[in-house]
Amino acid sequence: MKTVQSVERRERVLLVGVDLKRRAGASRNRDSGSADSRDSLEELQELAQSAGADITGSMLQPRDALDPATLVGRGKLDEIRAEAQRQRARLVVVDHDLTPVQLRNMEKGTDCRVIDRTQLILDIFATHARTREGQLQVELAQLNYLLPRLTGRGGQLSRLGGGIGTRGPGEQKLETDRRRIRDKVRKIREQIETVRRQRATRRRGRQAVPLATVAFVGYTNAGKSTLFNALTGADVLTSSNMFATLDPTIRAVRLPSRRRVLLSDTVGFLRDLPPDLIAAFHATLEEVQEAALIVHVTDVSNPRHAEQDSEVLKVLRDLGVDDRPRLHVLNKVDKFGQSEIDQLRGSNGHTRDTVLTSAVTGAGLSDLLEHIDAATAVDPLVHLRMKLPISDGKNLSLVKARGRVLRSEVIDGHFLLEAELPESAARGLRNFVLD
Ligand SMILES: Nc1nc2c(ncn2[C@@H]2O[C@H](COP(=O)(O)OP(=O)(O)OP(=O)(O)O)[C@@H](O)[C@H]2O)c(=O)[nH]1
Ligand SMILES: [Mg+2]
Repeated sequence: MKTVQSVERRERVLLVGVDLKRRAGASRNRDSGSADSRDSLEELQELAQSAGADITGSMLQPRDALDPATLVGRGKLDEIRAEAQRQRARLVVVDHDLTPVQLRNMEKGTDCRVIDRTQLILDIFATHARTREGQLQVELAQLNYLLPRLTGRGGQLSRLGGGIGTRGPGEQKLETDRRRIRDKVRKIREQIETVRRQRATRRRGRQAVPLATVAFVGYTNAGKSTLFNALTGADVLTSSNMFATLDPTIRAVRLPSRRRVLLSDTVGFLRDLPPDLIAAFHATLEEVQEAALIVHVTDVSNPRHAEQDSEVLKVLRDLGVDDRPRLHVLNKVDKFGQSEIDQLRGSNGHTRDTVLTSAVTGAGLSDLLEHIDAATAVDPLVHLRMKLPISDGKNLSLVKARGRVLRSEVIDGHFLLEAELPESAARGLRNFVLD
């Protein structure tokens, strides 16, 4: 897959943020910028590190308004160039989306390669997409992002792998490139459709054995994959890099009541996701739409967790699943002392549907499973004996998938089974039930 703006390993990077001054009268700290801009720059730093950057420094530029030509103003470009030279940084990452004109002028004025927030996120998505659909969606987003930026950016076309070394190709060359990209976009759209259809078929296959799906959602780095692994024993990629998971991963897990449900790990959320990426992101969240229960995982040790929570709730609203049964998991409590944990338990946000966990130490995991059990227990377990023809694969697999076989015996081409099953599953088997 093509990475339009690849951030090479350990590339030295200077971060630049813009702090828009509020109108007169609004209070803000002149020296360090508003809390919002600083938080945003800090998040950009984590993102850039995820992409393999070596952050040499960051600059927050106070501005009354954004400059349409250069974003930060011509004078500031000199400052950025000097700072980048001092730090030997060849790449500037800007915490703002840039218009094609701003991008060109910033590159000229700073003597550095410049990428914006969207390009950085695209780059991370490109490295982490694992399924075919995830990859295609990212490539589509990259191409769509690139298309309007071709005009007047002749020198950069080589990034497409096309006109290498062709500085400033003529309009004809630009037109050919545009056409090529549009063709590519159309082909990718078709491929995505095919992959979708295949995925829907696979999902129907799973639904033939109806198990409730429990979807883990949450801000990136909350610890979803670590929890998922701890509960299922699966080896899903976890990492301190953000966006470790881009595609949903599904495993069956047995609950304390011995019923089974499917757990689904999903990609982490992030605020201010560029519009181009929202479709790519939503495509990775199909499992959430169908979940019987949503488990919202929060890194409660992150000082910005409240803000991250509201981002997550916003996405759940966008996906139309905000009224779905939900558990709230406050993860990483191993970072707290007992008194802080007690405080968390006593706080307003703590309800019956809140569970405190540490995916690392295992604290609270059995509590979490019990909560999942209770929240998905639509029907009680029943104990029954039945007689099923050996050839009845469909019902046999239903008993195995949804329940637990306690004893089995083969007599006259039949299975004599003693099993525990949810009542709803048992209802469909009443013709085979003995006694
Ligand atoms: N101290 C502590 N660290 C944790 C805990 N759970 C996860 N982590 C760490 O947090 C980091 C992120 O964990 P992941 O499980 O990859 O997070 P995620 O929510 O799946 O992240 P994305 O896939 O990016 O959305 C890793 O370095 C984990 O080791 C926990 O309970 N305590
Ligand atoms: Mg993950």
